[in-house]
Order: sequence, then structure tokens, then C-alpha cells
Amino acid sequence: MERTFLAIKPDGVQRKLVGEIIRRFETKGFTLVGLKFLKVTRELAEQHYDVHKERPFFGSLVEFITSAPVVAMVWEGDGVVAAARKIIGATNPLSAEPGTIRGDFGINIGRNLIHGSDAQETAQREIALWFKDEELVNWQPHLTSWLR
Ligand code: 3AN
Repeated sequence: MERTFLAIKPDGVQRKLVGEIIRRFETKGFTLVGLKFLKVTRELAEQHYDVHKERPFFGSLVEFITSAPVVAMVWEGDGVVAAARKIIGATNPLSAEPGTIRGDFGINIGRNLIHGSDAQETAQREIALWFKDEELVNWQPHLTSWLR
């Protein structure tokens, strides 16, 4: 079953949007299989943003994600990687469509509330980076038959 990695960034936590953001993935029908609340270390942040290390904003990305706690999650479901990106919206919240998380709640590209894996291979890398195997719960909600 397909899985994706999502992280509610420090701005989402500080602005008390955790419940609102989780609700959108839950009511869509995806299944939560991993969840933790943590202060990200510099080492984890640098590994997570490794693909951006040559970009001018790499330093500020690392500063920001380590500045306050985040909610790290793994969600499961058919097509969850691409669907989560749609629910999240465009990278720049000013360009993100209303109805998306970034479109509804953000205005600043550096404060765009949530991270979501951009492809299935990235999701596998990010899940392995943020979660141990035993922190992920293999389960099927009873509602599944109503959703598929
Ligand atoms: P996304 O999070 O939509 O996958 P990426 O992977 O292109 O976007 O960028 C990773 C993160 O880097 C974004 N979430 C955003 O916070 C930050 N970022 C991207 N582009 C810029 C930029 N031009 N200036 C500042 N921060 C940026």
C-alpha cells in the first residue's frame, strides 16, 4: 500500500492548525499509520533537505524547521503521494488554490505550513529518515470498504 510522509511545520503548530490540517487527510479517507511530535535536530533537518543544499534558502529552511516543534506523520492509501500534494497546494501559498491547505492558510513561501513528499521514492526515503519501522502501525480501518 502506498505511503507518504507529511510534516506540519513550526508555523502550522504555532498557529494551532494541527487539528485542521490532520482533519483534511482523515476526512479525505487516508489512513494514519505514524504520528509523532518532535523538535527536529539540525542533523535531521539537513538530511531531510539534502536535495536543497545548494539552494540559497537552504540555511533558512534548516533554521526554520528546527525553530519549534513539528508534527511528523505517515499516511497510507491508494495514490496518497499525489493526492496529499493536491490537498497541500502549490509551494508558494500566494499561488496555491483556495481549498488547499496552503491556499487557505498561508501567504509566505518560507512559512508554508506543511511538507509533503513529492514522489513515491522520496516518500520511502523520508519515511525511513523520520520513522523507525516499529513506530509505524500496520492496520486497516473498518471503514475501508466504504471508501474504495
Ligand atoms: P514543496 O514543499 O512544495 O515540495 P520544494 O521542495 O520546492 O517545495 O521546497 C522545499 C521548501 O523550501 C518549501 N516547502 C519552502 O518552504 C522552501 N522554499 C522553496 N522555494 C523557496 C524560495 N524561493 N524561497 C524560500 N523558501 C523556499
